[in-house]
Amino acid sequence: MGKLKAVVFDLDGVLTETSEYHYFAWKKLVNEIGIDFDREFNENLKGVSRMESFERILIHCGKQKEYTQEEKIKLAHKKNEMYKEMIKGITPNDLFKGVVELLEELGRRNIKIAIGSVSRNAPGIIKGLGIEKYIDYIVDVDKIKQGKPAPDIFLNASEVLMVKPEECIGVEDAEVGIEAIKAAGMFAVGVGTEDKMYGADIIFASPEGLNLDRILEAYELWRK
Ligand code: B16
Ligand code: MG
Repeated sequence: MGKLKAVVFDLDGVLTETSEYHYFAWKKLVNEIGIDFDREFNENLKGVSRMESFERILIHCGKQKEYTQEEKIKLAHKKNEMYKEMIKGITPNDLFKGVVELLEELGRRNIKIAIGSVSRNAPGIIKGLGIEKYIDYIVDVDKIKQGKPAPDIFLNASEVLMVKPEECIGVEDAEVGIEAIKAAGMFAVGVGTEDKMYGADIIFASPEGLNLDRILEAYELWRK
């Protein structure tokens, strides 16, 4: 029976809730250019890269043809500046309940920990959350060919940690993230509703409910 060697955590929606800030920053930006979208549509942006998110918002509002690529890059940069201002004050209090205990328990069991987020702001957020010391590796999306749902982010984490994909667990709150974990050949832990986490090997309703014993039990059955 194979032993679990590493866990690759997504960031937004799994360790902390930065999606609210992404939502507010995008809303502020697009309101300035005369368009709007609601919280329900924002669900489609979870786990999706910055430029792809902007593209989706423009398509949703029927404005995809109104901006050149250069203008889009400038506007997305502006959104990011507003987002960075919003997340400046992030502290360990912004971690979901139970995260530190979970990371400590993984450390005690010599299970490696990586962050597989599509966010270019991930290193700064991890620092603000005060969990740098638990993390063995943060995937650098600038070095990754394709974002989620492609497996690249998760495969890069397993390669750098020198473990096989089947020796890794991925934890995600986004549909594209679960797809990416499964495409990488890893065991997928989903955080969210059953319909959204379709394809996950085990599902928890919220990040606060993540239970390592239950995860390991299901993982071991999956490896058999
Ligand atoms: P940035 P995750 C994702 O984080 C967010 O869910 C998504 O809404 C955002 O567009 C993406 O990061 C990129 O973030 O603009 O900071 O590079 O869920 O992959 O941790
Ligand atoms: Mg996420």
